[in-house]
Amino acid sequence: MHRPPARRASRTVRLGVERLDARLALSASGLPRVAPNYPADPDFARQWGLNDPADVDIDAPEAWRATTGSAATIVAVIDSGVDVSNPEFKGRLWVNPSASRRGRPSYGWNFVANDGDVRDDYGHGTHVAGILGAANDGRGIVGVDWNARLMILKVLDARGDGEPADAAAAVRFAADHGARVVSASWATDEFSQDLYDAIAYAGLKGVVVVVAAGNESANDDLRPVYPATFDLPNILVVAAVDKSGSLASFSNYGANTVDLAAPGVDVYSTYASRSKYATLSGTSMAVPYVAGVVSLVVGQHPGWSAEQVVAHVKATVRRVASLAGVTTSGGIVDAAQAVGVSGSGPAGDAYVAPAPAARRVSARNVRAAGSRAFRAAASALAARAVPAFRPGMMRAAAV
Ligand SMILES: [Ca+2]
Ligand SMILES: [Ca+2]
Ligand SMILES: [Ca+2]
Repeated sequence: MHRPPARRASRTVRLGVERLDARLALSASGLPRVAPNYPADPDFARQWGLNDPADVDIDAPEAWRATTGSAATIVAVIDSGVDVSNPEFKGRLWVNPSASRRGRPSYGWNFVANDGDVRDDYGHGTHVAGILGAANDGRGIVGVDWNARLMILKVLDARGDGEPADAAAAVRFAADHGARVVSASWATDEFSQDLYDAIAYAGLKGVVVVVAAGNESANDDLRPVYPATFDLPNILVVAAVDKSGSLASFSNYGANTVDLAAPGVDVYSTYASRSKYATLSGTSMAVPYVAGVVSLVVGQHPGWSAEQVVAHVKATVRRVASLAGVTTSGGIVDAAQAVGVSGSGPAGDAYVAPAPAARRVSARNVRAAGSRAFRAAASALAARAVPAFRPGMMRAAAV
C-alpha cells in the first residue's frame, strides 16, 4: 500500500530508516533496505505499475529514496507528441532553442509536419510521456523520473501511423541534441536500414533506445518486428505484464529478442483528451517504465556507455516464472535494484545478483567500446539475409 501505516507502525518504520541511513540494514541481496519515498500526488494510488500491494511493480518508491533522477538527463519521447497544456508537463520538457520563438517555446520537433509544434493529436504520446515523467507536483500522477527533461519528437500522426524515415531522423536528432535515452513505443514489420543505422549511430553517442516488443501475442524470434529485432547492443526490448505478473495476453515475447517486461495492462496516465487522463494497455505502456528506469540509472552514472546501462538494467530485473524462457533476462524491470537499493517488499523478492560492477569509462572509451560492438553487430546483420521489404506502416503499440 502506498498510504503511510498507522502511527505506531510509522514510528517503527522511522527508526528503521535511521538505521538504513547509517547503512546498517542490508537486505538478503546485499543492497541497502530503504523506506519507500511516496509522492503526494493523489492518483499515485492508481499507478499499480509503480507500487502495488501484490508487488508486481517496479519498486519505484524504494528507488526514489536513492534517486529521483537528474535534470541533466534528456529523454527523447519519439511518439505522437505531448499535450503541452497539461500541468503534469510544466517544467518537465526540454526546450528546442532553434524552433522556439519569443513566448512560444518548442519542446522538440514534429517530423510529420516538419515544424516545432509537438502538440499531440492522437493521445498515445501523452500517455507514454506521463508514465515516464509526469510531474511530482501534488496533483494527478507521477512519472518514473521526476527530474529528467523530456524531448518531444513527433513521428506518429493523428491516426497513430508513422514513417520509418521520420523515426530514423528523430533518433538522430535525439542523439545529436544530448538525449541519452529514447522511448520508442511503436513497431513495424517493414525493415528500414535507415532506422537501423540511426539507432547504431545513437549507440555510439551513449543513447539507450527502449522499444516495444509488439502486441500480436507472437514470438519475435520467429518474425521480424522493427526496431525490436534489430541486433544492436543499445536496444532494450520490452514485453508487457499484467497486475498478477503474467505476460499480457497481447504481448509479444522472444527468448532471444525480447529483453525484459514491465507493467503494460490497465495503465493509468495522462492523455490528450478533455479529462486529461486515460487507462491504456500495450507494450507501448511498458516501454516508458523501462525508459524511466534507464533515465534514473543514466542520471546516477552519466559516464556509462549505452551497453553498460543496458547490461545493468537487465541484470537487476526481478525474475519471475512467467518470463523465464520467453525473455533474455527472465524478469520485470526493477527501479530500486537498478539504482542500488533493495526492492524487496514485505514478502521479499527473488533477487538476482547483478553482473560485476561496471567500470566508469571516459567519453573516449565509450566511443571505442561502442565502435567495436557495433562493427560486430553490423557484420552479423550483413551475414544474415535481410528481410524482404514489405509494405507496412509503423504503428503505435497500444492495444
Ligand atoms: Ca513493490
Ligand atoms: Ca503529478
Ligand atoms: Ca518488490
